[in-house]
Amino acid sequence: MSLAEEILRGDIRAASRLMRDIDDRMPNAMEELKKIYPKTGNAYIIGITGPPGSGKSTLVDKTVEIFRKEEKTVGIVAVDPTSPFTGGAILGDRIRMQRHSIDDGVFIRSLATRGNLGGLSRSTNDIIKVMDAMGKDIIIVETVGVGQDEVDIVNTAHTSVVVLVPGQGDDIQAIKAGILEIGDIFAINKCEREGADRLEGELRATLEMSPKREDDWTPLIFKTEALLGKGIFELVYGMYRHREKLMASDHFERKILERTKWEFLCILDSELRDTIVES
Ligand SMILES: Nc1nc2c(ncn2[C@@H]2O[C@H](COP(=O)(O)OP(=O)(O)OP(=O)(O)O)[C@@H](O)[C@H]2O)c(=O)[nH]1
Ligand SMILES: [Mg+2]
Repeated sequence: MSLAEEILRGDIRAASRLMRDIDDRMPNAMEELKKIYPKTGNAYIIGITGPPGSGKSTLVDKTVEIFRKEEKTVGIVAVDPTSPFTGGAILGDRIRMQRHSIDDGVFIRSLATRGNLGGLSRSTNDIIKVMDAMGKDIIIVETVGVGQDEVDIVNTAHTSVVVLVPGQGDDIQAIKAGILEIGDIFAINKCEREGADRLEGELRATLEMSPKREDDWTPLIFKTEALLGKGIFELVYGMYRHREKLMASDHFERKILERTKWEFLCILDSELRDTIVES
């Protein structure tokens, strides 16, 4: 039986193997991906981005708890931003989400950005496809919104959540341009800290001044304290509201089309790079 067939039958080890082959850019990975492709497109993809240490993984951990209570299966892709010298974050994410790793309904995969020259988006997309084919209801992609690649990854999720924390310098001004535009939902995490209300006010004002969105969606803002699980229900409710709105409009189709186009460009880009490097 091929890896693809095993994955479609629910074999978790086969899924892990294919993900490893994707990481290693094994030639067979593309063939297997082609086979699972027709079985994808059912998962609800949520992107979570924000500065390092803002509490993304903790938020993911707590939202997964809610999804699991609703008996939804979940895939998590943690795109790890560590430099080759530290290598700590993967371990951190593992520990933070560890309680879910013993749950059959949750599949966690970390993806290192190091050594992934230009191929980060492609690898992430491929891994999402595998989880989608595995039948995961929800796929969460966590990434630090630093590079364009990472912003793109989150932007192509069905729902993009941007995590901010109070008390980081000039607050709104300090937030990387480009990240505000992609947020369908904002989580002001560590909201027990001073400055949470001010940040919320500034964010609201900035969003109000922004040009009207094509999809006619008004971004929602939630205050959360992930560590204690505060505000998580509201956040999840916000995600569902966004999904409903997306599904009800023709923007869903358009988003899928954009996503497919972008996935194609990522493949083209990485194939070209590989060809150039090999020659
Ligand atoms: N005070 C406070 N600390 C929090 C809160 N949420 C998360 N933390 C802590 O913040 C630290 C970073 O949390 P993570 O969830 O690892 O943050 P992250 O954004 O995933 O970090 P990276 O993946 O390394 O970018 C941890 O020590 C958490 O326990 C919160 O609401 N309040
Ligand atoms: Mg993290």
